[in-house]
This record gives sequence, C-alpha cells and structure tokens, in this order.
Amino acid sequence: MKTRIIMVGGFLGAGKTTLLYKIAHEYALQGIKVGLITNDQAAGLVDTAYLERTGSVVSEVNGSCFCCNFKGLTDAIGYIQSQGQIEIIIAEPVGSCTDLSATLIQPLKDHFRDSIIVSPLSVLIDPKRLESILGGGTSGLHSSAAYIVRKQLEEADIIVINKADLLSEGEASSLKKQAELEWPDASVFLLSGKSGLGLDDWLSRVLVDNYAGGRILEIDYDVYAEGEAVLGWLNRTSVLGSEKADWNDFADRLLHSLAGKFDKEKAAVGHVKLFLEKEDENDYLIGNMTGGEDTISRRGSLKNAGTVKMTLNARVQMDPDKLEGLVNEEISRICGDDILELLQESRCLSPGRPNPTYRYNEVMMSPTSSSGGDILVNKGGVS
Ligand SMILES: Nc1nc2c(ncn2[C@@H]2O[C@H](COP(=O)(O)OP(=O)(O)OP(=O)(O)O)[C@@H](O)[C@H]2O)c(=O)[nH]1
Ligand SMILES: [Mg+2]
Repeated sequence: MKTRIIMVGGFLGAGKTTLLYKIAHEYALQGIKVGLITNDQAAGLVDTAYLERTGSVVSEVNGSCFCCNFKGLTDAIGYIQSQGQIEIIIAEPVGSCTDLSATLIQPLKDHFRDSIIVSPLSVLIDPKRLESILGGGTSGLHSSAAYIVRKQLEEADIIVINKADLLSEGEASSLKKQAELEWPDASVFLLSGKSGLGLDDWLSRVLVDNYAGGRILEIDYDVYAEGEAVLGWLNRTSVLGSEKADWNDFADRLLHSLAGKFDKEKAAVGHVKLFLEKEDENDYLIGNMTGGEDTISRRGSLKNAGTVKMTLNARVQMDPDKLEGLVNEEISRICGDDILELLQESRCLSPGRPNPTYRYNEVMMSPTSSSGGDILVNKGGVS
C-alpha cells in the first residue's frame, strides 16, 4: 500500500494547523489514525504540542524548512510509515515558504514513485489577506513578504479560501469568483477548518486526486529571501508556577499587551501563538494573534492555578533580538510577583536565505494508480 501525502501550505496564520487538528480529531473519533508532520526553523513548536493532543502520530521537522531539509521530511514520512496502519500523512510546511512544487512535490513524486502518492498542493489563505492581495495590496506585510503570499497562491493546485465561517454567502462567492479569475489554473475551495464547512468537498478531492504540482514557479529568490528575513522568529518554552493564577486570564493579558507593543512599534504580526498545558492532565489552552488586537483568540481553558508548561511562538516583522527582549519584558511584567517563571529554551532568529535540497524545473509525471485515501472517503468524510 502506498502512503498518501497531503501538503497543506499557506502563509502564517492561514489556519493550516487548525485544519490538521480538525481532520485528525474527527478521524480519531472514527478510530482512524493519520500521520501529521510539522515544520519549523527551530524546536519548541506550538503546532506540535497542539496536534499531539489529537492522539495522531506527529513528527516534527525542525531546524530548517522541508525544502532546505528534504531528508528531514522523508525521514519523518518513513517514521510515520514505520508505525503501521497509517494511510494518510498530512504535512504543514513553514508558513513563509513557497516554491513547494519545485522543491517538495516534484522530488517526492520522482524519488518515491513506488511508496508515496502525492495529493494536489493545497494552499490556504485567510479571506482578509486574500481580499487585500487581490486588490493589489500587501495586507499590511512588507512587500517582499506579500510577494511570498502571491507566489504561494500562484503555484497552488488548490486554493483554499479558509475561515469561510467569517464570510457571508455573498462575500464568499464573490471572493471565490475573483480568485478563480486571477488564478485560472487552480481549483478554488471555500472551507472552514474551524467549523468543518466545506471540509468534505475538499477531502473528496485531495484524498483521491493523484495530480500534484502542476506548475513550476518563476520566482526571484532574492525577493523570497528578503520576505522571510524581515520576520523575527521566536520559539520560547518555559514552566510557570503560581498558587493563585487564572491561566486563561494570564494568556489573554499577555496577548493583548503584546498586541499593544507591536502596534506601538508598527511591527506587522505574522502569527503569535501561545500554548499552555498541564502535563499531567488533559487541560490546555491555545491563544493566537494573526494581526492586530482584534485577531486575538483563545481556545481551550485552563483556569486553575498550579504549574503549566508554556510554549510561545512569535513571527513578527521586527529585529529578532528586539522581539525576544520585548516578549521577555512583557512576560515578566504580566507574571509580576504572583507567577514564577523558569525559562527552558529561547531561540530567536530571522530565517536565512532558502537553499533547497532539490529544485526541479519541470513537472514530473504523477503515478496513476489508486492509493490510500479511498477507505477514508468511503467512510463518508469527517464533518
Ligand atoms: N474563524 C476561523 N478562524 C480560524 C479558522 N482556521 C483557523 N483559524 C484561526 O486562525 C488562527 C491561526 O490558525 P493556525 O491554524 O494556527 O494557522 P497556521 O496556518 O497553522 O499558522 P502558522 O503555523 O503560523 O503558519 C487561529 O486563531 C485560529 O483559531 C477558521 O476556519 N475560521
Ligand atoms: Mg501552524
């Protein structure tokens, strides 16, 4: 049996992990395990900690993106295959990566013809960002970061307008039409990874279609590198202890105070995510901010005091040292005298120039045989 690999790309905060969580969680309820692969420039990922809560087999590739560490990706695939009985692997590349057709999809098709089927490349996009990009704007991002967003959409086999639960019917169909006109070679789907709206339609396509990476981008790696380098990238883990803290309140206060600081610095937020968990219990909370203060949200609840592990990832358009200093300052201010923090690890960087392991300049033939996925589709979807 071949394993089906579904790549879910899209810019920071587009909703990739939420979609992976939804699929894995719903399949877990049906007794089906999927494999999930997360990816980042450094260890200490909120996405991994969150997705592990689904009971899926999760493998994290860190230290470099999939494109620049193709072996890391294929080792992760091999690890999941070795766990047995997993037909489907869903992989989430770093949100600031593009050129995935040339650097991931074609080499996967070429090197693993006998063991892997690659699904069409799906690229998620936040509707507000899409609206701005379609209007010729940058959605508040540096022009080179907006270039990455456009390139991601340009190479997609499937464009997924995500967070469709936030759109009226009229807005949704107008955005879909505009996207279809702008990128006529792609299929456009409306979906909500949060509510499950449109999920079965998209799954029915990606679980059976074997045609992946239909285009190779023309791309300027200098602009691409600049678009990544303007981002400060912080991964930070610590242990917090308090006899009286309400952790929901702590997370809300921290995210709001960070939003105020970034706004003051005029630093565009790619994504700030915060995961608080009690390791000996099932309780956790996840907080996100994908732009200004109005984008802050929290899922899960962790009211009771005690000891929690905190993982914080921030991708913000500012110098990495400054980002780290600012986050440290706000955490210690919010902790005050009531909360004790023990820092475990903090890595702050600005992503280096992308240097892919492989870059194919032509589209490889896709295998035509059927693969894993049929069973899952026959079960009638997940939502
Ligand atoms: N309303 C709504 N919000 C969503 C949906 N999907 C994701 N979000 C929110 O968007 C934010 C980012 O979601 P993630 O799934 O972490 O995004 P991501 O693409 O994995 O982000 P990176 O890992 O940083 O690249 C979170 O606040 C989610 O709650 C959706 O379908 N509807
Ligand atoms: Mg993610």
